[in-house]
Amino acid sequence: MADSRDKASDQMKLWQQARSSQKPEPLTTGSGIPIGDKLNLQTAGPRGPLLVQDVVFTDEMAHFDRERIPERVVHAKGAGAFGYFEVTHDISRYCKAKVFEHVGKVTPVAARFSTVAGESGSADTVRDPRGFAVKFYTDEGNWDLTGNNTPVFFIRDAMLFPSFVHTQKRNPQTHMKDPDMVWDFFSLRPESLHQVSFLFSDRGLPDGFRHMNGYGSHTFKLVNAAGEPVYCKFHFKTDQGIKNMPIEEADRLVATNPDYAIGDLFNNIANGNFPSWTFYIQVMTFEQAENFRFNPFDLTKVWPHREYPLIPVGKMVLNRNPLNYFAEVEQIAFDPSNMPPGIEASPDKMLQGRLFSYPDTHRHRLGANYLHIPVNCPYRARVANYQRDGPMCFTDNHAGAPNYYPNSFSAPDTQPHFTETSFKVSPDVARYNSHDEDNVTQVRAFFTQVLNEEERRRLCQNMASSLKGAQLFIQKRMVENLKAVHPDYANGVQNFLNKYNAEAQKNATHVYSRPEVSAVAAASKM
Ligand code: HDE
Repeated sequence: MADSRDKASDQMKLWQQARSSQKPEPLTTGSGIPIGDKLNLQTAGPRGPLLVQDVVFTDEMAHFDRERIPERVVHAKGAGAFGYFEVTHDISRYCKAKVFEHVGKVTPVAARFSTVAGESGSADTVRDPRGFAVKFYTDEGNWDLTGNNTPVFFIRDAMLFPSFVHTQKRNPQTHMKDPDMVWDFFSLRPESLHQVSFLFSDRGLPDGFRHMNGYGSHTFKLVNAAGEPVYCKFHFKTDQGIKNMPIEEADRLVATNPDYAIGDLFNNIANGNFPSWTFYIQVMTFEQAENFRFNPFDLTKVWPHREYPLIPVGKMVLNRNPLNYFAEVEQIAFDPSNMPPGIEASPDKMLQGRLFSYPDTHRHRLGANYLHIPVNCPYRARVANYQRDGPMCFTDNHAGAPNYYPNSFSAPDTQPHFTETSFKVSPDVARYNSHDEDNVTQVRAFFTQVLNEEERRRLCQNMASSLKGAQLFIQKRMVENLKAVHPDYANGVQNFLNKYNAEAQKNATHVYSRPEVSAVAAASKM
């Protein structure tokens, strides 16, 4: 029935109703030249052939041929929305950033939520971490807090990221998802245990994007007006309450409504039911960091809330849907290296790796001038630099201002009080192996103290139902790793594996073997 349709389904009708004039716009080419006939090719005779002079056709078709830009190499499927961040508590003793200037200060934000491993057309309700990226358009440039719905990550050294992502994507020959790849990597890298346990717990299947928390995840540095730094972590807690999805429901939606999470966000905002999150920080002094029993910059670990309590800061509200998905969501470019004065990077090796990767991928995906795109442009600050030219430059390119520095003609100058804090580094330069740092203590606390018995059972079952797809030696290695966390964890997963493996054995009517040598490799030997 027409009235039971949601706002997303009725987008066309609502767009039409919102227009002041019901008269259609006059149709033009991309150059604005009016078009008389847009239904019929210009041909020599009614049966063709087509004339090259039909520029109405070539103008349209040539643009169509170029519609796709590369999808994000990870986090390709997502939803975006806009709103504001409002400060509710003063944290100026920790941080001088304008975004936290005073209670009541409001800063516009853009947010994008995403799954990680699936392509742009993949289903929303799959077990995967969720991206939780927020761009604050501050008075001193954009601040991008590009986090996830989990406070930890699978690895602690950025060198491993491309390989890790390959294991989550598609097999190079079959172009299928491959449990051998996934679990080979996880079991070879036990630092993933914390995130993997989170992922296979109930929180691995959030019910849409509104009912999950967001975390800056990394350790950052805050600096106050006196230049005094502390370390910090950022948290967004959902005001809608945490809600996860039963597996059966998630599986049903994969087939019946693969855009469930995008639709849920769009419709709630369109209906005026604006989602919000309360924003907190955790603070650790440099002295506490020196004496912390874990590496405080290790992204596979959390800072216990009992020791480092959440300090309330403000609220984020999302109250506007994108006007156009491609312009405002596909093209939005988050970058952890976008940190205005008062917020700085910590030594976290993952964060440091990301500082390079994000602007690099944007230059590839969107072009060298991606910061000119309206959704990325720091529109509340004035951009004054010496970057010039490049493809798709659509500003005035700084007109006649000098394009070199230093110069004698009063072009933009530096402001020394914005220089980053200095800090001492004395250790030897080396490739330090972090593989065997404590990988289990916090996972054990998660298993024994955070989850109840029923949740532990589901964690074991969920994990086994994925791990069963990997070869036996990989299953064994993973269970060995779980033993180091807690015998009940290892036994729980092993019991389910025994059941699944026995069922698979019973049902196996055919045995397929993978070709050992690829056609390409074979051909190259000839
Ligand atoms: Fe990302 N990540 N990532 N990531 N990530 C990207 O940037 C990367 C990591 C996260 O909605 C890419 O624009 C490296 C942690 C989100 O547009 C890419 C490393 C966390 C999004 C990239 C990490 C994230 C991305 C792909 C390890 C949570 C989507 C396209 C060193 C704290 C943002 C793009 C959006 C996207 C690289 C690890 C979150 C390739 C190298 C840890 C939410 O640049």
